[in-house]
Amino acid sequence: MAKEKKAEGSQAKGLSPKDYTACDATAQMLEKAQKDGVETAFDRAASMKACPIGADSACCKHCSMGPCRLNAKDPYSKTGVCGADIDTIQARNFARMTASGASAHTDHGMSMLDVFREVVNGEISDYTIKDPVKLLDVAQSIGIDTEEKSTQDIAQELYQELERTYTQVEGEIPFVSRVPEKTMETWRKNGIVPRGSMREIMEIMHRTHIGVDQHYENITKQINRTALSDGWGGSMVATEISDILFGTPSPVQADVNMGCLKEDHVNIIVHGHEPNLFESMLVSVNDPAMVQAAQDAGAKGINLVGMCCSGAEMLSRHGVPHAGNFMSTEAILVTGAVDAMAVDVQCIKQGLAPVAKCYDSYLFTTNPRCHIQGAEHIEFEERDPKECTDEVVVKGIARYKNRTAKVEIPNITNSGIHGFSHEYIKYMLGGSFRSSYWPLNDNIINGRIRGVAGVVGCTNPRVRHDWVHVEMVKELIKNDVLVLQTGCSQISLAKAGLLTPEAAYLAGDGLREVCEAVGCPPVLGLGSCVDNSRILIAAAEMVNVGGLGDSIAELPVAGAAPEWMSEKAISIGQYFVASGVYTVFGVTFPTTANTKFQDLLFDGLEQQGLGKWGFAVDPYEMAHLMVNHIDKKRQELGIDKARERVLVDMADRRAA
Ligand code: NFS
Repeated sequence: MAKEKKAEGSQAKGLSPKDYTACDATAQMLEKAQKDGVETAFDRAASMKACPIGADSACCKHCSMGPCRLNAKDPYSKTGVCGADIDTIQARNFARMTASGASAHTDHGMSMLDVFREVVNGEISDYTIKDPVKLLDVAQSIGIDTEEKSTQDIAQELYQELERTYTQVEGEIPFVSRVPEKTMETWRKNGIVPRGSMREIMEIMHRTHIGVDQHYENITKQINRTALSDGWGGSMVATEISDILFGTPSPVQADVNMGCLKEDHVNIIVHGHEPNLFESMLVSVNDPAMVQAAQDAGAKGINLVGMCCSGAEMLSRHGVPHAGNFMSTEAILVTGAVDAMAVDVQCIKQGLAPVAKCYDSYLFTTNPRCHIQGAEHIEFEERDPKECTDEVVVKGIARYKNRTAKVEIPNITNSGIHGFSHEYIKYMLGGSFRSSYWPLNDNIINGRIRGVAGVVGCTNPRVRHDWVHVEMVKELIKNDVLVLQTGCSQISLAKAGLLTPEAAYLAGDGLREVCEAVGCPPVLGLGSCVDNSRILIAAAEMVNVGGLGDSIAELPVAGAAPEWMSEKAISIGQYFVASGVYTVFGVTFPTTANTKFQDLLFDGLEQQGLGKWGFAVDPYEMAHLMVNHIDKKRQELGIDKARERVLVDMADRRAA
């Protein structure tokens, strides 16, 4: 379905915080912020309407003959000064969003690869290869011969190979060897098999310069290619290398929400995306000398809590408590209980600095890529990581000792199970001797599970925070759709209590039966946003074990980012679409209605054998777009009848 409407924005004068967030802890803090006279992104979103021309992507500012504004209501009535029409302008804008989003993930992946290289070369000694089994698996998955080779040699070779994810000038990047053959054939036919991400991103920036690529179909090819160099490239490298260095997640019980803060502890928050900073902070807060220093300052101990994506990664990998997602990062400072917040890269609001100042909390930037005016910068160096993290902790302890801000911590925590890596899902379903995705496929074929949805992405103050994620996922599981989650969305659902096996009571009969048999929640948390690559790998495995078609496009699966806001989300959405997945976004969509470019994204790509985009604002409508797509795929696979039979069985069983 093409885009027809946008979210109105739920904030307006006269509404209370609960009207613009479904998170009770965030609402409590927003009320406090109002009393304290502190402004947050919710207030700014309420007072500043989104630019309607920009939201429709009907303007171009790629040269100084403009900026040019077209009329989204009558999109072909005008062109820009250079003659670019609405399709060229939208495609260029969409391309640059994709390039920026892909850059963020691939640069993150490259940082991980830099650390890996230095660990292997012995230049970094604070980290080691924690998961040699994963090292072996990843190496073998891209054709490295591991027979009779040392871990060191395999690691060296893996580094050399994975570097091509970035630098491959011609030919295919390593991880496309994981893509099902039929999906690869479609990519080859469409000329979109990714080369190294540096090349793809450079080419997209060139092609979207004034006077270069002025055919929306040709630009879209490069959009696909660049997005794929993220999903099957940079993001996948980030995930796999993080697992090798810090351990592959397996299910762990952990607490989420602002109640994870402790009034009588030194509270340290890490917020960002790269796990290195967080891993080293974990070492610093557990250092007996630091714990003693905290106690000497009158605290019971040091409490380390995560936020956003690196938080989701640490939650999944180590069970570190998580305080909230993107739209709660200012609100948490309002508690007055945060002694230090250390950030690295991505999704870090500049607005954190003034809020931190109001409550005398320390805000530290740590990455050379991200400085913020008003925040103190302590550079994090992987060769001596504790120098930075120790200093953050020491300053946090000092702030605790001299706390002047009134502390109010919402008394809400939600326990749940996190850490479902694609490896663990395979093991969980098939057991240790026959770990396989076959039981999943089998349950899809017999209709107990209708299909699988990846629900991911940001939160956004233009819609009621958390609410769209939660309602959409509830509707999906009610309809027997197993939900895989990452990032902010995973935290929204964790706060709603859906990452527990007990939440299976909210699922349809078939999905509930499977969850009860396996003992898993109906909503599986996989980690951070780069861990969306785990969803791609799971999809490829589903194709490979058989019974559900030969390509990802044939699977009864769908994706969604119901409260998206970042360019990274566009890159993710596009690599899902290019991989063959129907992907639905909420809030708004950066295209103009009734244009050829929008039709290509929402329909034409599917005709090329890829997936396609969908859009809706209402969570139930979004869920049903996905369920309808899943049913269409079931019908094409000839397994729709099985599901009807199962439903009859269930009714009989209930009647019995
Ligand atoms: Ni991903 Fe959005 Fe950011 Fe993570 Fe959250 S806002 S695209 S989920 S923290 S990257």
